[in-house]
Amino acid sequence: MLDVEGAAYSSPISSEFVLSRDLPHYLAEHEGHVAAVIAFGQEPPSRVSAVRLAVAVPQLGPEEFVEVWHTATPVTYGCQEGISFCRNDEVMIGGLSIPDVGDGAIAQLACDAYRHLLDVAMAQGFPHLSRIWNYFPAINCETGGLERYRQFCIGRYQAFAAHDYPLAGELPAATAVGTLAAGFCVYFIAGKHPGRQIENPRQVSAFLYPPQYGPKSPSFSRATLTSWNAHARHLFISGTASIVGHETLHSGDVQAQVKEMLTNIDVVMEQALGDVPAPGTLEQAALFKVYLRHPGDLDVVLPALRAHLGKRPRIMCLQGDLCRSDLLVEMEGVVPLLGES
Ligand code: 3EB
Repeated sequence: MLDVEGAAYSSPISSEFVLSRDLPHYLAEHEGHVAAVIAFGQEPPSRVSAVRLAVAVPQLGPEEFVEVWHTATPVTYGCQEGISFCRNDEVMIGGLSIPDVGDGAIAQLACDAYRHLLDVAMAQGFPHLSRIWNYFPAINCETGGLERYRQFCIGRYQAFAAHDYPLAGELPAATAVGTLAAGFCVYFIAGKHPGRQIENPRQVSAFLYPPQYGPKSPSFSRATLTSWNAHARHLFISGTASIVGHETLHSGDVQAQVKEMLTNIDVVMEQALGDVPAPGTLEQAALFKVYLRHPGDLDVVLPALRAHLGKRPRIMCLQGDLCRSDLLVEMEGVVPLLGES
């Protein structure tokens, strides 16, 4: 139970960016309630019964964090079909990690991973994906005549289609970022009830992108608004970049890409929450991750984000390749909210 500005906030699941050096203390304090420990550019602690992932996406900047998801009521841990998961009565978080995928067939890999995770989530009673993160190597490399990100989109689509997943109305918010090492990692949050899918009126929905971006359009929504109960919601904002319509804008100009990206973030928030800031919006508890193709751009990007978002939200800065080779920067957000939609 968190107490934010005097209000009882009882989300079944919460996330934090915990300073790496504070992690042992944090885990001890939340024992039995830690659902996932996602370590970017580092190894997760070994002795936790939770979804533990090491993502080969290095952190930039002076402070090193670990992304931790914890739950209000105790979680149980399980592992099936290569998917490790933690769940309680209200929420499930799951993940998988394949240590070395080399430059192998990424479409098949993505299809198998998604089929397994959908199987396991459904079998556990959590058929509605709210949020999913995808990390794999050499995302912009072409093999067999097709960029690996586009191959990934084919496999992901096939798995959703095989499960009759509602492809226009209930896609999860997502991130897909290239790693610097050989592993393939996916993690997700799933619920018992569907969230609300949010699209961005400035952008063509990704699942409707024209074929010039690949044979299968990417299966994700711009954001999802998930109500857990009468008191707590989450807005999960997908990886958001300098795309307007379906085109990348400001190729080669990181400063202009950041500005465009922030406009897209604002529009997605407005679509989800309305013009007037929702009462009880916990902006100060929002978490953002920003991915840079070139680590040297941090000096330009971070001050621009701080100027826009203020001092409060935590920002994790990461180095990763983005799904289009002309994108230099992308950001995602997790915004905990009070109240019903
Ligand atoms: C875009 O808007 C940028 O394929 O899961 C952002 C977030 C992007 C998620 C995905 C891709 C994905 O098209 C790329």
